Order: sequence, then C-alpha cells, then structure tokens
Amino acid sequence: MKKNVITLLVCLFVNAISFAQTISVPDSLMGATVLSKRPDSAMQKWRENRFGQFIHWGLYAVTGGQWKGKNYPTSAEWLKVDAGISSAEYAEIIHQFNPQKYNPVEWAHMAKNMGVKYVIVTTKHHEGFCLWPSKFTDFSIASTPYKKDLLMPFVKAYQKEGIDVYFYYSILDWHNPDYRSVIQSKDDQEAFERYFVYVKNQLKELITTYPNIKGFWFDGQWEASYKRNYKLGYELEQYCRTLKPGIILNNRIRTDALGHVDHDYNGRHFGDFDGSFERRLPSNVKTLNFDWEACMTVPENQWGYHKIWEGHVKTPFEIQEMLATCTSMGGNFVLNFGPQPDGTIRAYEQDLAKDVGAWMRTNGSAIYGCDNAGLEKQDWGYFTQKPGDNKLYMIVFNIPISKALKLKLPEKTTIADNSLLTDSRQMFRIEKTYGNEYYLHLGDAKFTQPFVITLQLKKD
Ligand code: FHN
Repeated sequence: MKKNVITLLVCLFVNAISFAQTISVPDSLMGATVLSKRPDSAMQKWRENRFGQFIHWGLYAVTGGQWKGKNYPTSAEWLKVDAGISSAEYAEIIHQFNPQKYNPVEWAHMAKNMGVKYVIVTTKHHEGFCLWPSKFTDFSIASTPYKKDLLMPFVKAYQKEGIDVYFYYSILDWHNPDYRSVIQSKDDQEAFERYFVYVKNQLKELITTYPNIKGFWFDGQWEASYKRNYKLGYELEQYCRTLKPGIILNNRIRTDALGHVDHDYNGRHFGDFDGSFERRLPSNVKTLNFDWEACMTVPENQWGYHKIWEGHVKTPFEIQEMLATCTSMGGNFVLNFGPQPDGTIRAYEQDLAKDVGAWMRTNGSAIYGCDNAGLEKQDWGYFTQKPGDNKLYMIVFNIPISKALKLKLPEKTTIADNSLLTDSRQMFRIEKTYGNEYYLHLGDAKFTQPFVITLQLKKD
C-alpha cells in the first residue's frame, strides 16, 4: 500500500515537472508557449477522448435565423450582425428565452450514447448572453423568464455520464459596452482594458462555480482590438493557467505582437492544441506532430439553432468518416448541436446521434485512444493504431470492385492474424504481392456499414 502511494507521488511529481517544462515563457514577439505535445495526464486524456460534442446555445436559438418575417440563411448565431439588429433591440430577446423543456440529463444521455467523451458548451457566445447567472452582468439567464442556471445541471449531468466538460467563451462581445472592435483613442483602450477585467472576472467565476471543468475553448479573438492588445492575451493565458493548473486551452486564446491569430509568426499554434480546423479537416498527415481538433456543423454553416437548414446536411456515414479521418491523423473530432429554444434537440440531430452511437459502440476501439499508424493512406479508408500496440485497425469506407484491399506495411513486419472487429470468426484471405505490400480479400462478405478489420502485426 505504502509502496503504491510512493509510486503515485513519484508519477505525479514527474508529470508535473514534465508539464511545467512544456509551457515556456514566450519570446519577444509573444509567440506560442506550448512548443510540443503536453505529456501530462490531462492532455493525454484529451487526446484519448478523440470524439467530442459541441453545443451552441443562446438567445439566437429564439430567433432561429429569422427576424421580422425575413429568413437569414447565414449562421443563426450571427443574426444580430446579419440582420443589422441594434443592441437595444437584440437585448429584448432575453424576455423570450424560456427553455421549459430543457433536460440536460437527456442531453447527456444522448451524448453518452453517441459515444462522445467530452463536450464544449457556449457559456457566452459573441452576442454576450451568459448561460449562467453571472454576477458581473444582467445579460444572463437570471434575467430571462426561465431564471435558473443552465450550466450547473448541464455540468452535473454530463460529468455523471463520465463526459469531460469544456467551456466555450467568446472574447468578442456584441453586448458589453466596454468591448471595442478597434481601438481608435485612449478612451477606447481604457474601455477595452475594463472589458478585460470583466473577462477575467467571469472566467474566475466560471472556474470557481464549476471547478471540475477541464478547460476553456476561446473564440472571437480575431478583431483588431485584441490583436493590438496581444499582451492582454498572453496575460489571459497565464491567468487561466494560474486559476486552474493543468487546464486545457485552445489556440484561439492568443495573438502575437505581429497580429497573428491561431498560430504565431513561426506557425506554431497558441494554447495547448490547434483548434483552427473549423468545418474542414486537415489534409497533410506528415505535418501533424502537434495536438489538434476539428469542429464540424451538421448542416453547412449553422452552429446555433436555425429554423431552416438549407444546403447539404451531413449523414451519419459522413460523420463517422470524418471521425475516422481525424483519428487516423492523430486529431480529435467535435460535432456541433444547436438546441432549440424550448430546450429540446432537433429530431434530425437526435437520430444522427443514435446512428453514430450505434456504430461507435461496436467500432469505437478503432477510435478511442488511437492515433496515426504511420502507414500510407489507402483508398478504402483509414488506418488507426493505439500507440505502442501491435494491433492495427483498418476502418473501411470504400470497397473496390475487386474486393481486394491494398496494404503497405513497414519493412520486416508480417500479418500474424486478422478478423472483423465485430466478429472475430470472420477472417479474410491475405495475399502478399510485392515487397511489403499485401491484398486483403473481402471475398463474399457483405457489408451495409463502414466496418473495421483488425490486423495483428508481428515483427520478423
Ligand atoms: O463565429 C463563430 C461561430 O459562430 C462558431 O462559434 C464557430 C465555432 O468554431 N466559431 C466562430 C467562427 O470561427
């Protein structure tokens, strides 16, 4: 027992030291501070999670992309700007926000069944409305007919399901009178600095009220005012790290002295991971020797609830493939949901969650804890592998007419065994072709879903 405690303490100490070494002091241009993958357990967990849920919820759910009888097909959460609504008029929407059917236990249950391991929820989006009763503003849930804190039951329900909670927080704020998009005078600068006190107060309030959250996901960092105040951004990063040691921060927290956002002047991401892949996935596996995450909408460009989804709406197969793509390139994938104003989730999103979840229940071991396998991508799909494991996963999305899946393994490696992940009795004929290249013959096996084949590798 005593030995176990000592081992644990030594591990924690080593973890803390290696973590501290990873976060460095920025250079004179205020570049990135995390220069390689964080080795600590919090970040290791983040990496192993692989699949997350995003939730965009705010007053924009009430308007649902429509204003005074007109439909605005652009992002619902940008309606204030797109429909040119004045701040005073927009603030009135607060009296209509009354999500009587809000049931975070159901949301968390749905998320758990979909297979996500973490969630990011918009505590305050660009509109400035706060989902929790912040003591630093009246523009919060406390001033709505609903009145009750939305975040506390949310955090509890998700954590009860074992899902890590992250808070989205927008630096850009269309409501706070001290926020400035550009700084044109001393007064502007003073106002912006006052706004930053507000930001820090709110972040401290969030961490104090919901101490078990895992990190902040910042957004809205691209305006000239914040770029100019890059030192405030650096201070903000330090502030968060002091508020909660080990906290996880995305790259949208900072800018550098040359006005770069997301990545510094050297191309290094800010924060602990690169979260700038939005509605697109990276394509170059070789450059991804850092932590990253891609976030995705279900329709084209709707994060908040829009009454009318126009354009292409993604199917469960597409979502599964995006998740597999990200895992195969060593990144996380986050799928967005925009709850309705009454607190329920759109039927399409619920069905999507069910379908993706059913697939994840049987094939999730090719995703969770998996990483880039270091092999050449093939047309049939994606290789994934748990670091250090000799089991290789082939996630198959496209079956060639020949039914022969091409594989190119590293030198001096052979395939000892293979089977379908969901049925270990289903094995496939392997044919060696040239050098270390093989064909895996699917034969007569029939598939109606993407599937996973496991290959047990052996070093010669
Ligand atoms: O403007 C926002 C948008 O509404 C949404 O929140 C996305 C999510 O990554 N971020 C911003 C655009 O980059």
